[in-house]
Amino acid sequence: MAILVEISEALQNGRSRDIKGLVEQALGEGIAADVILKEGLLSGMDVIGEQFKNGEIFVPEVLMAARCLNNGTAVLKPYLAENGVKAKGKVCIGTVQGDLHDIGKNMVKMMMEGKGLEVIDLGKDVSPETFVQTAIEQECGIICLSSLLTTTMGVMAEVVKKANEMGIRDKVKIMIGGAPVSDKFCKEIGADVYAPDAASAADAAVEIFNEVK
Ligand code: B1M
Repeated sequence: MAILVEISEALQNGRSRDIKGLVEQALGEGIAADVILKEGLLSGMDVIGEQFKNGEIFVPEVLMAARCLNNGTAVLKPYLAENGVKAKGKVCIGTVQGDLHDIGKNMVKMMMEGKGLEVIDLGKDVSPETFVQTAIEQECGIICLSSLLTTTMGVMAEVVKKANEMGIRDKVKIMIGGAPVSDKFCKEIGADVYAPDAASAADAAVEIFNEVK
């Protein structure tokens, strides 16, 4: 579909002002929101990631692309979210300490809110203490951790350790996600759930709250 290629290319070229119109056009052509997200916006972001890795582009270009992704997902949000669903449970979410990548985390938040969960967004560069303290104070059923760097995945293990130390491990589930982590890593560090993408994260969270009931 030509419009998806156009969206991907606009994102790669950092044309943040064009993205909204292009995404609306794709919706108008009857393309499903999740397809626009995956085959338009995220496929463009994959190219950006490769170019960034190879030193062909630099931080400003990546940030322009990130802005495009945010503008695009803002248009898609009402279509991706299931509106009018009653709150099913409370979670806190953040990108772990040392990590400033928050686009994926924001998508997980958006999908969880769409499923009717209450989401406390702790932002990025969040310490293990803050995750655990928030879970205690706000009575969250799940702590959701995002990491995009191999150098910060270890912080997830520290959150699990902290939750154990603070005696809340039987009351709270720990969900992890982000490009460098896996189900194997999840088991290794003693977290509860690994979700590969935002939609599966939201489904898994709803499942957890349904089991608790
Ligand atoms: Co950075 N960066 N970056 N970056 N960046 C990556 C991650 C990298 C893979 C690029 C590369 O080399 N190819 C690489 C990491 C390599 C590694 O660790 N092995 C990298 C690097 C090295 C760095 C810096 C160190 C670069 C430097 O300064 N030398 C630096 C680190 C800064 C820091 O964090 N301390 C850095 C900086 C940046 C920017 C600030 C420029 C910018 C971030 C802007 C922002 O987030 N506000 C940036 C970006 C944009 C990227 C890439 C290009 C795109 C990431 C992204 O947003 N993807 C990325 C390359 C890539 O991934 N292709 C790269 C789109 C997003 C929707 O996907 O976040 O994976 P993602 O989320 C997915 C899933 O992973 C999952 O759901 C989401 C959607 O389905 N998911 C979860 C995420 N969290 C989840 C939690 C869950 C469940 C699922 O449960 C709780």
